[in-house]
Amino acid sequence: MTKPAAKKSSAKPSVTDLRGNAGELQQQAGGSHPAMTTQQGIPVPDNQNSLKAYERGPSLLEDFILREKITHFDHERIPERIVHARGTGAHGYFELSQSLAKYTTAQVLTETGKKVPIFVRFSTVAGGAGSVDTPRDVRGFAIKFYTDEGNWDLVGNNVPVFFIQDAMKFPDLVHAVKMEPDRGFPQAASAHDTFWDFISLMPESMHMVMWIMSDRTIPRSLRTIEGFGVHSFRLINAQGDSTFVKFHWRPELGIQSTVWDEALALQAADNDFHRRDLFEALEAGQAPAWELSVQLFTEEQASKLPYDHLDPTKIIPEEIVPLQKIGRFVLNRWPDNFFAETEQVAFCPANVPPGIDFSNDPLLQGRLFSYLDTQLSRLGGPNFAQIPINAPKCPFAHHQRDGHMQMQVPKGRVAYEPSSLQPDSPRASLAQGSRSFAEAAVGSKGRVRPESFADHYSQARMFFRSQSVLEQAHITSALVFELSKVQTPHVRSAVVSQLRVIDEELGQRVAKGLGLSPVPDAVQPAVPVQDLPVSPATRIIDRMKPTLEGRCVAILVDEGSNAESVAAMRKALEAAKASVKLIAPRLGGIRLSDGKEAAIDGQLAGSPSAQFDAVASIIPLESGKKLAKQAAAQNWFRDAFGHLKAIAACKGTHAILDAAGVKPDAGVVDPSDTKAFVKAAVSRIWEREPTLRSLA
Ligand code: HDE
Repeated sequence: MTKPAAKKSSAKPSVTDLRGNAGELQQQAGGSHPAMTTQQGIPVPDNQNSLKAYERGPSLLEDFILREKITHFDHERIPERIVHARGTGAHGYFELSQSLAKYTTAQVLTETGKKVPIFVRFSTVAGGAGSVDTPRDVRGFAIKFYTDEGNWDLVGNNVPVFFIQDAMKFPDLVHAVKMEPDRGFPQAASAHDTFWDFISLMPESMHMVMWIMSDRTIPRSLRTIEGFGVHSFRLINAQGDSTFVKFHWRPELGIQSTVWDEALALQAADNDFHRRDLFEALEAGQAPAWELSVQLFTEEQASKLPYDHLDPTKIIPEEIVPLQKIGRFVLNRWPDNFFAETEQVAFCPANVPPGIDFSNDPLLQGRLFSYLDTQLSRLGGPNFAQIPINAPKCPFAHHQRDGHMQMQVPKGRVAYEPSSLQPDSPRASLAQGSRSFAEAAVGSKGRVRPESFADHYSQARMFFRSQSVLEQAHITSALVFELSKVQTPHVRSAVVSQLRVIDEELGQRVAKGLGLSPVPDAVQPAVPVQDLPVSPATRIIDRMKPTLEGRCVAILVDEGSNAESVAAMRKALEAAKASVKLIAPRLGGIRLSDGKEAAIDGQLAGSPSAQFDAVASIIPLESGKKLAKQAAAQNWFRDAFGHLKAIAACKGTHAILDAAGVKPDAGVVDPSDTKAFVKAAVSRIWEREPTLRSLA
């Protein structure tokens, strides 16, 4: 609680009450502020100087204000998540449009038109909390639905499969991908020996490897990633019947990725690229939305598939079991406080309302244990569900009591059940409660893996062969990049031996890219590899939406830039729903041709073009000549061109393009033709790529 505002004192601080310059400067800043207090509510007289025995003397232990402040500071950090440590969150709502009442009793999936509050946390997996936003990595995409029947956590990723089939392998996988324990690097990167050593010995990871080497793991924005629940779950209806369900969610802005060189450039340009993008979008009132869909199938349908749906390294292609759209969710509010919400939010796949149940997927079964356990240590004890971001928004009542950081003050004598002393004490309700599907269980106990999990290559092959020529080239180049960072030769060879089983040409191309001669032999798969029908729905390049909505275009201007052309360009871009940023060699004092000073959003050297989806340049001839000599200007255009972006280049800009070695193609237009620029800017200039890079 804060105290009422202190009376303002006009008196100058005396020598003994010297608050230093900071106090004075702050007073000049003005405003009416509540009086600062300690945590105990005791007013603080001076927040600049500790209590001293005398001027220039030692500080005193009795300074309870200093001790409280420093002690709290010392404990400000909590352990970061072992995986998914770097995250970005937002609030929003989910609205169901199609009821699944035939399949489930869960109100969140049966009550259409109701807005259910949600909190979403996006994350990278391998890096620490302070790492960058744009490494090649899977993105976590966890959604907490605050339903009227308790919290439902859909804790998914932006890739629909996983590396391993059994929870037993998770700590090994994570130890392999995290920075190597003896040297403490690399941070937030899978391109190192321990990761690929593990992978090369785990054929079950091959399908996931294809997905992570694709452009899905270098997204343009958190607003343009897909999400998948990965495992099969069960829906249970009022009769107790079960239907299997897989959850998928797709961004209304369309999926969008960067290209690898751009992702690398972004790691230098802006560590917070994705977090900032979402923040700025929400601040600007642009609320991103996703369609939530389900794949529904019965046990009988599943038994006819040539793979086991309980194996999390497999998908059921949507060409086989189509997606049914059931609703959409929208993110529309940035958290008030990063730590209190994004950092303290605790997701757990075991949080499901009645009507949703688990499958026997052995990875999911392990997850059902892991999340609560890790949160006990990460959030400091068993009462973390009372933290506002984790607390259900529906009524809740139980007999759990006490423990570290208990925030509730329960009343009454009864903290047990059965009881007769207190008529309003909570009791279990068979009618309302969660029920597990009554699956008949037969078989022998053992540390076993089903035969139906033995095929590790067919879906990896299916995925690779489903991709467009360019996407296959990106996967191949990504593998060459990653393995080129591996220092142990036999690890590189062992991965190539695996790749040859997925696709002979892929294996040969990677071997060539690495200079491996002779090409290592292919491994012998445990079961014959099947040539499954391709699944074009797994591609992304031809599914990217040609739009400027959710994208950001930069206009480079300088002293004397034609004001009318700049205004016309801005108007055309904004009409196409792009965000527009004005970039100039310096922030202040840039007067356009109309004599008015332009509001500049970014300085050229500090705003690399990797941050924008397309760039326009409207500068006088003289300025072009001057900028052509500057590395920052050359890089700006060279990178935009190299990252396959549309460029609107005025006459003055051609000097810079020349200096940068950029040979204009169909994606480089004159800014006077705003229509042509908008048309070019809605997608990348993919046909440019083969002219720029020798793709492996
Ligand atoms: Fe997680 N995972 N995971 N995971 N996971 C965690 O929980 C774990 C898996 C996922 O934004 C941890 O609170 C095990 C698959 C997301 O807070 C931890 C296994 C999928 C997030 C944990 C898996 C995920 C986590 C770390 C294999 C996609 C971030 C801190 C048996 C379907 C949630 C924490 C957030 C976080 C364990 C595999 C998604 C340690 C044991 C598969 C999105 O409990």
